[in-house]
Amino acid sequence: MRDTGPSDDMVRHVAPDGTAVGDVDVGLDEGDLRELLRLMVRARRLDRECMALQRQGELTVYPPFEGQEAAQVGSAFALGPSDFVFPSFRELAAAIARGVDVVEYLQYHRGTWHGGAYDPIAARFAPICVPVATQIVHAVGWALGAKLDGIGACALAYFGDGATSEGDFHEAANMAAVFRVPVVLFCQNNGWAISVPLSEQTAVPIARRAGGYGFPGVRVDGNDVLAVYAVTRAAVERARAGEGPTLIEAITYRIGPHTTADDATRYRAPEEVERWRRLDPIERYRRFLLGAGIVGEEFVAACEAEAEAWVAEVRTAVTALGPPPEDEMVAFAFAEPPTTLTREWRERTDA
Ligand SMILES: Cc1ncc(C[n+]2csc(CCOP(=O)(O)OP(=O)(O)O)c2C)c(N)n1
Ligand SMILES: [Mg+2]
Repeated sequence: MRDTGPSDDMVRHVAPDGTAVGDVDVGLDEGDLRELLRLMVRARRLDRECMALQRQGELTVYPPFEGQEAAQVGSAFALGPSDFVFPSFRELAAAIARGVDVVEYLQYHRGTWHGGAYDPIAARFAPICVPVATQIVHAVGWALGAKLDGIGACALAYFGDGATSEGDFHEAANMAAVFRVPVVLFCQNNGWAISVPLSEQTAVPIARRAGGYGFPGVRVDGNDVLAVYAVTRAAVERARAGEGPTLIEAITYRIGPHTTADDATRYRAPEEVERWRRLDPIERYRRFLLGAGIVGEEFVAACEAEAEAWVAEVRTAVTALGPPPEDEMVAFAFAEPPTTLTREWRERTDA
């Protein structure tokens, strides 16, 4: 079996059993350290609810991120309010960490709006992006604009291991390097691009590709929220200081299927999933916080209770969303709708 598991060259601050590895001071105060756990617990609870909502016919399709909470929350937490996130389609946990309205976000998966209904500019979170790797180009374009405008902010693009095989990734990385734009290229290497394993995607570790373009590439244990935070923070500071891009390869795993339309048992072994379950990012961090005396069991229980109540509210709001006005089916597709369509539409609405 191929190995996508943790390796020695990864940055890591907390071992899978929750014990500290070297210096765990990443510059966060205890309130922030607790907030990271709270966000990850919320994210997981909502992710599981979304799976249930899809099975109950309340969402059309949903891409779960269970197992990737630390990669997303740790990286999003390292950004400032002016920085801009360019997500793919699996970044609901990052959206939660950025304070995006999740009911508006889930309108995408419910099909009640043409994308997420949140305001991308206000949220500093671009629309959900399904075409693989195109958001990396958008991020570099935004970052070039930010550099020219001198606003001192950076862009962070999320993408998967599979996206690194797309031309868009390479074009964006090259342009980012040549123009030294303030961008963080954040790859969540979860070992699979639907049913295609990493070994069929690249012959070298993804992080090493950065050297070919001329900027640093760093591998981090994507299930260690503190390590993810620390390497992203360093990349953000580098970008803001005008030193250009960084590629981060966060080694992680998606515990669930690719989407609710996928049967992952068709292509991956149950032992592999079990091995990664034992590397659970939330359990690891919970143990670390308890061991360091930063939280007690009652804080963990309160996080879970709060997440439960929040998710109940989200469920009520999402299931109350009605269909959009029917004419929106055509309203945004044409500047001038063809006569065949307008005739059909008139017949339909007159009927
Ligand atoms: C340009 C393009 N090609 C193919 C697809 C179909 N597709 C959707 S997700 C995906 C795999 C993406 O894998 P990865 O980049 O590793 O992200 P992950 O799904 O693991 O988060 C593919 C091939 C697509 N959406 N866009
Ligand atoms: Mg992947």
